[in-house]
Amino acid sequence: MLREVTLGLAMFVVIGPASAQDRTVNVYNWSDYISPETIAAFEAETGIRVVYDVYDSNEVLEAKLLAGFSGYDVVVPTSTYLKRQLAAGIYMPLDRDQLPNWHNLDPDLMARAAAYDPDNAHAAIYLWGTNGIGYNPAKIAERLGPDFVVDSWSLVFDPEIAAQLSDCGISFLDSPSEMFPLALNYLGLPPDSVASEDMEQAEALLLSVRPVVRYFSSSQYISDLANGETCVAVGFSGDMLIAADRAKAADRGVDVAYAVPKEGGMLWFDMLAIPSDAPNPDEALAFIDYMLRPDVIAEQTNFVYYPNANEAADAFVDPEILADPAIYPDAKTRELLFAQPVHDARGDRALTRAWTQIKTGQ
Ligand code: SPD
Repeated sequence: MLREVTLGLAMFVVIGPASAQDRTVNVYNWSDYISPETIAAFEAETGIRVVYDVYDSNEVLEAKLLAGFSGYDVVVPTSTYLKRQLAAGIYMPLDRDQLPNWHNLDPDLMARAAAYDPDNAHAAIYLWGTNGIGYNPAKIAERLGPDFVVDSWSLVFDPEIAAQLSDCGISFLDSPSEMFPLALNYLGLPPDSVASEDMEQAEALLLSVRPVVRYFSSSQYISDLANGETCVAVGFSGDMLIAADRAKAADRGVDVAYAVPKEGGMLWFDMLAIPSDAPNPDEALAFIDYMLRPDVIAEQTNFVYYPNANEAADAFVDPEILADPAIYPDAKTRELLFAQPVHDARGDRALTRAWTQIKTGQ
């Protein structure tokens, strides 16, 4: 299971054989979210050159897409964002005749995704996952005692507990649409609420722990947890397992674990979609169809530790990964999950305003 994920936030281009230069697909995906071998294999098999660029939040992706003429052919919005972006007409319907591997998708999971994209007309599930807490067990034990169990969001949302970790470093995701639902849920409020009285409470909670948050980032925590620079991060499930893997590979005595807290973790689906103004829609469909191949999508799960939605892929997924509830949530963990909320423009503005206050600590 030891491997190094090398795809960071930098843009990179993988050049295929000379004959591949005529056709191109421009892919914009989350950082640390693909096996590099996949791109080379796709190029070799199809002769289509891949130009690959990465982001680490839905907010960044949405800003580019709404501005128009992004130049991207395949993008990977989270289903909640896809829903509101569909209302803006920025995706083209998928031509299923060009997706012969579509039938591999798990009907139950696709039915869930259809809540965001009726009839799954515009997008296929790429990978999915949860938001929870990544942590360094030894550093937590040193500060909170050997019997302390990481099973509650109080680790990062209770100022008294969080303060005891300030010297070893806490990081939060740099996204209001990720952090507010978690804070609201911890307070026992509806995670999708943007009612001012609820938002005020969530904002007060986040501000109360703001002094002990070392930084806000949705990607940097992978390397910082892995090398022991920080001891707690609120982040995405697979990223924590990548951090654990990197820590093991470095062999410097750092361990990283992941917990979905008992108050609930957030569940989401990331979707493969084609912007309406994509310059190369045929190549985009070829790329998406390649990703729907059981062996190919299993390779992503094996490499980045996020579950896929491809029924036939299980045969190709490492059995240790399939059995790991941190990756494929078991029935007990699933009971703790709530779906990431969809916010409309008004809700989004409220979140962004509050987020600015929190980040500046006001
Ligand atoms: N490094 C890959 C992270 C993927 C996260 N995707 C979506 C999160 C939505 N909550």
